[in-house]
Amino acid sequence: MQFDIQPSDALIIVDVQNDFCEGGVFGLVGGNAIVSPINALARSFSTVVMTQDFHPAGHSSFASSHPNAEPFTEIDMPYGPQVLWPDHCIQGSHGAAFHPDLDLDAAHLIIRKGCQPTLDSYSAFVENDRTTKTGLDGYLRSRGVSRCFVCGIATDFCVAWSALDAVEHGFETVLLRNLAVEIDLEGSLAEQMVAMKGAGVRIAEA
Ligand code: VGL
Ligand code: ZN
Repeated sequence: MQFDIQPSDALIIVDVQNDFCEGGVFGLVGGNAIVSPINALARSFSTVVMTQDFHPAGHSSFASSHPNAEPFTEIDMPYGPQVLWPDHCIQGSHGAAFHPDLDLDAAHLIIRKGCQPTLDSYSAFVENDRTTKTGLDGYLRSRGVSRCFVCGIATDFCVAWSALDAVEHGFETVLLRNLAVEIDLEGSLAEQMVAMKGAGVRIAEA
């Protein structure tokens, strides 16, 4: 790690859940491999936040909730464009559970997001209507955090949106590239890497 971890640093571990790892509905590869380095890294942080994508059944971000809609297409929602996903991370399901090897005892705060039936939330800070706050900003501020290290899944969706919002909320922000796994939907990874770099997110290896 090229950074000295300070008491004013937070580690934000995004959506390391079964549905986003090997064997999950997205068929992503790489989730299993990031778990143990994330666990090791978390021990050096005074503030560790984990997020959990946590949708009610029939959530509006699921293609299955819209007639004739295919997963991985985009529709317009009242709050803007929304990618439709396979059913995933349904509250109470195995897919919504954290990866079994993720050290949950390392977390000081776990934020569940995407819980409202008609609103998605990629970011750990603000839901996709870009108005509804999760409270993470206030939590981090009141703990004296000034810098956020972000890792987890998916690099080009929830990780990127969280990193961009961290910058937006005035935090120095570092993406731990080797501890993040992407979906990469039609160029979304390249697009979000450009967006993050442009916004001032630093890209590092843990
Ligand atoms: C995510 C798609 C749908 C993510 C969550 O964690 O990046 N992606 N829900
Ligand atoms: Zn989701």
